[in-house]
Amino acid sequence: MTTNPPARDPADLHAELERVWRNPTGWRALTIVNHTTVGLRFMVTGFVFFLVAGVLAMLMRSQLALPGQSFMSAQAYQQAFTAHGTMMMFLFAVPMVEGLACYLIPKMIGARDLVFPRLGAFGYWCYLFGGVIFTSSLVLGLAPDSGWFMYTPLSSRTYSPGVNADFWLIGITFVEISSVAGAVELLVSILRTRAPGMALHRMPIFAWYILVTSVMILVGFPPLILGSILLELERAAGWAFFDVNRGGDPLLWQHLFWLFGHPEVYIIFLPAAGVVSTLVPVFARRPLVSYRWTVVAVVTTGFISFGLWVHHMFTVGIPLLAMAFFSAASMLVAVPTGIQIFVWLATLWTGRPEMRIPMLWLVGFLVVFVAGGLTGVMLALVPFDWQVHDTHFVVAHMHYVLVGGVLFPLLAGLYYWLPLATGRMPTEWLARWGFWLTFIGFNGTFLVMHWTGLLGMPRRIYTYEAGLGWELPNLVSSIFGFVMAAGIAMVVVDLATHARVGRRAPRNPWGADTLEWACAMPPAPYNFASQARIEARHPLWEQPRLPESIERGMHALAHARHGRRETFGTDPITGEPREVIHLPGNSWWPLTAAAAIGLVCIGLLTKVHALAIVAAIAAFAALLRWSWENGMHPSCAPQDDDVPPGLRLHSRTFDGPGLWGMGSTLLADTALYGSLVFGWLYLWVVAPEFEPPAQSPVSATALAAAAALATAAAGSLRHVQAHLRRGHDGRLVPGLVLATLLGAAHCAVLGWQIAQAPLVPQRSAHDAVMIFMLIYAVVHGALATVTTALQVLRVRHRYVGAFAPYEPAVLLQLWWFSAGIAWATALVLPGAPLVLGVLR
Ligand code: HEM
Ligand SMILES: [Cu+2]
Repeated sequence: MTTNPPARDPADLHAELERVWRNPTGWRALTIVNHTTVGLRFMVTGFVFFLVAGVLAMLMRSQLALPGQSFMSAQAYQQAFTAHGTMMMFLFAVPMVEGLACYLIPKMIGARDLVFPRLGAFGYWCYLFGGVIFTSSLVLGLAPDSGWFMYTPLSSRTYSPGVNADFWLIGITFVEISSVAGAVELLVSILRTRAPGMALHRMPIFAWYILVTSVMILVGFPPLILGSILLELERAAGWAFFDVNRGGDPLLWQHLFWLFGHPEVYIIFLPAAGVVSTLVPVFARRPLVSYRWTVVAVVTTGFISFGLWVHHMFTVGIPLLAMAFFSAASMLVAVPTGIQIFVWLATLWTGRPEMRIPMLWLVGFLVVFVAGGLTGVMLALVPFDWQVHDTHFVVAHMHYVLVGGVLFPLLAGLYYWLPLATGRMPTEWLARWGFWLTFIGFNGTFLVMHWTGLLGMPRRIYTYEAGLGWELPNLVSSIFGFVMAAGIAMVVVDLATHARVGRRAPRNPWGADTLEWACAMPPAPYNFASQARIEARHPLWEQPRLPESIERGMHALAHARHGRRETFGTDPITGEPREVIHLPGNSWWPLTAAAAIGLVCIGLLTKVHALAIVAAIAAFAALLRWSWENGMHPSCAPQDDDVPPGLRLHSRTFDGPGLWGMGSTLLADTALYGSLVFGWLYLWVVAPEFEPPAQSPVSATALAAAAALATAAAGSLRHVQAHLRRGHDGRLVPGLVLATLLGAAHCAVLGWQIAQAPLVPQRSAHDAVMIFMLIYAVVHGALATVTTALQVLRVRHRYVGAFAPYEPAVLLQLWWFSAGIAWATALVLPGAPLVLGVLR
């Protein structure tokens, strides 16, 4: 397939591809789904949020510069640090790394776009709207003020009666949807659309980091999404989850939060480390010292980081043995991180490093991050943690890790990939001043803060008395804070002006090894005019002429057949081509759906519930309408099968990207359900006032019957699929109709259970969790039922059939999952009294 097709005029080829892939202008630019544009939008927006959060930091440092100042009120200070932390973590760090990955991953793995372009665009709009909703709370003076982790009961209605906390819960949950969407898309793209021949062991190292990060997001974010939904239900509707008097437990929030929060630190650190592992070899002019050990370290970090959440809770009263365990585990995570640092140092040591601009930031990163790691090991010692808990020592440590570990590598990356994005080089003197001011300013600010902390200055106090010895370090810290701000300002000026004044960049200006530098500078929306076979880990080092041959269309898919956007679907392990994937083009639906969800949020915040309900219906309709333009819909697929020999279109197979997309979404869903079950068991065993009724209020028989119906629906769909596999579609409609009816019956039984069980969620945590679990099951059943009913219509339209058997396989996964949930619910809800009643 990758043998050279008959020569054609490259100009023709580019014109043809340009016609199909072109990004519209004017208002229609809002419909763009191309990953290059979406990735840039993510990064620019993330950078703006970074600057806003930075201004808040400067305000705080101004307030703390001298003792006894009243430049900010206590309340304003609390809002400022909460908003600063929240924005840095959720609106800057995560979207920035996801945006960078969106922009780079297809180019690095030799694909033409991400595999679900519309999902990427949707993610961006969710992020933008969620971020704007959250930021508006600052403008309105209604920002949350209980810290970026929103501990209950501080964030409960009793202590935070205004809408402040709701802004956090609603805005940030909206942003989380975007992160999960991005993770699904990146995971599937990396696994399924690598260039022909790019086996796992030849994958660029950055793709490994993003692969692991995506899985971590899929498993790590759902607990927080769940926690936010529960807390919002408690605040808005009075349901009981975290209220001790009604059988809840505020510590449940802390568990859910840190179940997310600890991996979160690695979720933003790993991609940043991925940037380091990509850049270090380029500037050292040699391959990474051990690709294999790096991969092992990255994967292990992903695993260990989930076992660590409890170390944030050492001071809340955890059994001693558990403390010992988590303390040890916290130190264990230093091992894979140490391996990576060793690999970087060894690579630099054995290479001939060049001190160009990105390399400066890398050195800054190494120095600062290692220092932050050392104080981290100190904090992992339980007795030391007791000592400095909640002082400025912790603030200093945290910033060494976050600024050193995330901001510095990201800036290295920005400078490195800048010429690719704009075709121009940064301005040398501005860039160097920017680095040195930031580096010196940063260390001056935070090194001193360790000292302030050891002197006992607690974090989160808005002012302090003179005479405690805290004046000098605070003043020094604030002055250096402004030095750092000046450095960042230089960087901003450079980024903003270089596209005009910068020197034109030669192709591959840093002498890199990875494929993104085979794109035009700036890249065309289709990245590659033809798709080359990749047989080396460092393609541009081993085949320096590759960019020209790609551009001249000498490799596969050198055309825009049927006028569609296409890319290879390849084997997840070997990278051998399996199908040709047709990607959807520009669309209004992502924006429409995200805007409707944004209206739901606004309706909830302003308590205009009618608006929320109408908008929710609109959002659901928009999502369904969006899903309609898929597979064999004329806007997506041609009616004929003109593909290279040996391959098929993805809609003609049983194994297209949608199947993988559904699978990874369900992984996130499983994590959500798992946290829910964890919460339920946790309350049973730990919550002091948890009072279960003597007898379970739900009927085990009814729940089992509902589960059996869901299983039967899945069975019917499986039957349909078995027929399709043999090439028959005669049973298609009856099978789908049967599954729809069974699904409807399943929902009806669950609905009846909810209606008749004597459950009052406002009365007790027991009832609240139970109702929530039942609703969770019924929502999944309903979604599966509605989409199955739509399949019947799609068969009528001839979008599904023996010739295009792809969609029922996707639905089947959803059905198995719903059935699994239904069985788990039938087991856990009536079963808990039997088992746990004895334990209590
Ligand atoms: C640009 C330089 C920065 C300065 C001068 C700065 C300064 C501060 C200050 C003064 C606080 C409040 C400490 C307290 O009173 O408890 C704070 C908190 C925090 N900062 Fe920064 N910061 C900076 C950058 C960052 C970055 C890049 C991140 C993350 C990527 C970050 C994440 C946080 C977090 C999570 C908190 C805790 C907020 C909370 O307690 O709710 N900061 N920062
Ligand atoms: Cu942690």
